[in-house]
Amino acid sequence: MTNPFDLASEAAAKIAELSGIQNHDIALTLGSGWAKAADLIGETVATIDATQIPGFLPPAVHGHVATIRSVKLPSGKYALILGARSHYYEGHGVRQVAHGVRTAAATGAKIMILTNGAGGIKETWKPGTPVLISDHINLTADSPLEGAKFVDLTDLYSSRLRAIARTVDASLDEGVYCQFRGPHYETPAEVQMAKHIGGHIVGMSTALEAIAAREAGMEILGLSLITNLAAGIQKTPLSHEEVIQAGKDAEVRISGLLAEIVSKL
Ligand code: 8IG
Repeated sequence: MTNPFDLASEAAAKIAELSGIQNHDIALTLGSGWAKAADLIGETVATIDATQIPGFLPPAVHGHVATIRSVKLPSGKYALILGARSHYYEGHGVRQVAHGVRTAAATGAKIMILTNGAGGIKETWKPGTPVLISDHINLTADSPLEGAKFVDLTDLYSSRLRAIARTVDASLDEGVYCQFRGPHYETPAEVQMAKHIGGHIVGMSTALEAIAAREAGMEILGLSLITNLAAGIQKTPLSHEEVIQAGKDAEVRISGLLAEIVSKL
């Protein structure tokens, strides 16, 4: 099997060929609720079907988009937008999960912005609240790293980038992201466990990606859109449709916030 870094280099070369942009400066993975940011951060110079790029698979989940965009920012920098993400629960393994961020790094990106829709444990958060990720607890019992790579994860979610985000919105709260493997949501008891071990956000994507992004040398900004309160915190059952709807309702507001943050990087 091709080594994952060679595959990421091949993917980056294909993105350069199809977009005409040789080097990207920052990259964003846009999760549920964040997609509109792609239209707000700058001028799209190329939209690529992700399945044309080596190593990318079609999305498994309704409501997720499979395009890769190259966007010219007002500053003259270029952003690579990954609309396609492989989730761990899809069962294609950690290499597949890490391929997007490794490709981003191979296109030259030094900053990786990881966004997601997630469940909130703090009762003060209402659906539609954007939250900065301050740290994570990886409950997947897996790692995207292969072999003896002892990567430091202190300040994984860059305090420098979080401070920049707060210059845009001083009221942005932050929390510790707990990644469960999914695709089922948690039981209320698991949510209580996450709370007791120091978690504030529950999700299924970002911790593994952040580890791979750090291994690739990127500085990371993590943002969660709280689309629902976690199981048992919210008294009603969780439904994927409601989660998608909460994302849509918040999309314009939080995408504007993200675009403003990007303009300061
Ligand atoms: I959107 O409540 C969304 N993604 N693990 N738990 C987990 N992932 C999520 C949740 C949630 N909501």
